[in-house]
Amino acid sequence: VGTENINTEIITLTRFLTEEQTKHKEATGDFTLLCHALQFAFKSIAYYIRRSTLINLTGLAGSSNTTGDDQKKLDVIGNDIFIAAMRSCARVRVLVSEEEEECIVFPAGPNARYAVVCDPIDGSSNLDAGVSVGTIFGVYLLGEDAAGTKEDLLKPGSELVASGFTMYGASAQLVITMRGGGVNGFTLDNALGEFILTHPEMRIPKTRAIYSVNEGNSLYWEEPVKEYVNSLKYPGEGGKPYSARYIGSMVADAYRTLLYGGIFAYPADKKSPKGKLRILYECAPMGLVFENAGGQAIDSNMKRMLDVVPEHIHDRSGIFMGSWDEVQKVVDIHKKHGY
Ligand code: P6P
Repeated sequence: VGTENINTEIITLTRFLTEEQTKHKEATGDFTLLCHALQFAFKSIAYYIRRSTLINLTGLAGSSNTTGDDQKKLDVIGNDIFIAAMRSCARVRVLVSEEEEECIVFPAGPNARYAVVCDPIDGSSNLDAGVSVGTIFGVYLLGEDAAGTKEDLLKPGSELVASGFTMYGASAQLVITMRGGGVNGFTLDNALGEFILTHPEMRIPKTRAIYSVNEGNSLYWEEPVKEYVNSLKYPGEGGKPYSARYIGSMVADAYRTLLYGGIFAYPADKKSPKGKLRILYECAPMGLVFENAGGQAIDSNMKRMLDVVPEHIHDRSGIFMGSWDEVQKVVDIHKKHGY
């Protein structure tokens, strides 16, 4: 290879975080250290997922989590890795995990000023089929008066200081955004063991004729949702139907929607009146990513997702997120129905 083809200006996540920190004169470096612990957790989980079939980590762990789902071995390992990483950086005071009924409170050291929410292995029910799963995370800065209890986390996604997800597919893809910032995508180089900036300043296309929803639930959908989805499938004279793409793993459906555009929806319905996806560690973190990429994220009442306050740490919500114009179509149809 000619030397002119070698890119020597590689931006690793580590370098990116250092540069971000220097933009904020008041920065203490605590957030940077927290993000290093996050990236270590993603690298570790990626390692185990890559090898899971080889070292028999697929299949059931024989235990079940708080919501009664059969836990996969990797759910347990992913959760343990994440908790250990958050504890070891001594910058996290409160941690909420999809796998833990109660929030985890670490010793209140002077630098433990953050709360973290996470779904360590989201989509794990697809794991044995080799479908991409992911880790979804959000970071909140605790107030001076924080009690270090779960109440610290019953706040809207608009207060997130950072959020994102890592999708464990052919390679590990990390997407991260900070409040008021852009959305940046990194690809794990397994040889270097570094996340490399491969998708700087990601922007979601304003429109795209792709919809992503589990139509197996259409029997339970409310009228406006039925009318909306039918408008995509049966566009009327001369119209072209949308393409349907549904993986059933939120991180994978979200990543495709972010890259290609379109809409992802998991509406609240008659079967799941509060929706299925969790506010704290699925809907709100994704909401910040999609808004910062120029899209929209709303709940089933057409409320901005980032304004939704969870009633408890495992609270659920309906969600529509994606290209600005595609989500606006949902809003416009719901308005006709009085929302
Ligand atoms: P359904 C996976 O179990 C998950 O939590 C999300 O990752 C995914 O978007 C959704 O549930 C899929 O749910 O009901 O379509 O299988």
